[in-house]
Amino acid sequence: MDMSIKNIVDTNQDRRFIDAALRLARKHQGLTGTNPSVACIIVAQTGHGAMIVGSGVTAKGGRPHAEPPALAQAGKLAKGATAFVTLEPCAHHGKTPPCAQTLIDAGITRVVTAITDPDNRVNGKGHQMLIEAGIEVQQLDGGVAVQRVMQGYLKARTSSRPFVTLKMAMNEEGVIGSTQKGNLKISSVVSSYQTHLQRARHDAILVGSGTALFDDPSLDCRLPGLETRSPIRVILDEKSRLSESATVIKTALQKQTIIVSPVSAPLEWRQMLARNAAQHQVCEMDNGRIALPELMDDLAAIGIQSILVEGGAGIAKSFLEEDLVDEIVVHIGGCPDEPQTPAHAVYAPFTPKSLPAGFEICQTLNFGPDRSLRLRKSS
Ligand code: AOF
Ligand code: ZN
Repeated sequence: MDMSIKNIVDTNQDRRFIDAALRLARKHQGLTGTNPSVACIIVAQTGHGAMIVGSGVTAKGGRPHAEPPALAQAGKLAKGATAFVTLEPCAHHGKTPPCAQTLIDAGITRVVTAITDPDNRVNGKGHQMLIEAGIEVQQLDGGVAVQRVMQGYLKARTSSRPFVTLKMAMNEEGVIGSTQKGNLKISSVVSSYQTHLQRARHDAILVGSGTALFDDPSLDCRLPGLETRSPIRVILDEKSRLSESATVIKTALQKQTIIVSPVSAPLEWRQMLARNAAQHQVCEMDNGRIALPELMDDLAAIGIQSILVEGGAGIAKSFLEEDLVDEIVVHIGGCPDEPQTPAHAVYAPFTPKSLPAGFEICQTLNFGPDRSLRLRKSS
């Protein structure tokens, strides 16, 4: 063994490298299909101290996994080095050999991971393979960073449903719009940038056809440099109301768009969707409304692991009632052009003062003049 290469034992340093790996994993978040975006960093102790000698992230589409390219980059320096991997290395023979074996073969002597892989082909077996090969294995508590990067994958693998974030902008009274003017400009431009960032971080964005018709939104990410990270657009259209004049239909060729409606949707309407490259997703109905739990199952099955629900009050209420929401983001703004009279106000199913039961605030931020709350299910 090259004596200039040693293991790293400093836990603060471990934390920094695993955090760096988690940041790298974000690079392909949402682009790896049903596979999680994992990152692997190979760190060798050289005469100049700890040095990153290789790094890799799960390729777009899901393969190759993160470890082989990181090891290839490290070359001979992988021998005796430490691998920081955001997920337990796989132990199964899938379309590629097990990454745990690839790490063993490369001569890695220590592996630090952020989380055990809940995939039942792995689930502890990757760590076990490494330990049996004499490799020191340490799993750090990945904390919030892991949640952010892996929450979609973890939810989809453990419950076969996507992780659902409900995002709403409202004033202090819970007003989100007006029956006369539709959507109101409630939050500031800073909150709007944050929303676009949230869109980039989710696999899909979901609204009802009412929002798609009246507000005619693009539902994409327009942050400079992140335009290609726009989520898949999912529009619930149980009555087949969307037409070729809607922006989401007009731009479906450029941005993947899924229109959800029951099997009874008229043939000409479906042909109109096909002509415009909008996908039609047939859904089950429950008492005349789209069966959301079944729809979530179907979307997870096609690789959608995280959804940002940006629909109106009705959609938000339905998702909450069906207990499908994992996280709520509320932007609270001043609503400069509020409805003329309270009678025209459209209210969210909750207000900043009466938040939905079963959720607790885990973060409060200021976005320009607005307050933003992040709520998680109470444990
Ligand atoms: C790793 N490194 O970069 C990723 C892993 O269909 P396959 O064969 O690609 O296997 C998919 C599973 O592999 C996935 O569910 C998860 O358990 C693991 N993903 N593992 O060691 C990686 N992306
Ligand atoms: Zn693997």
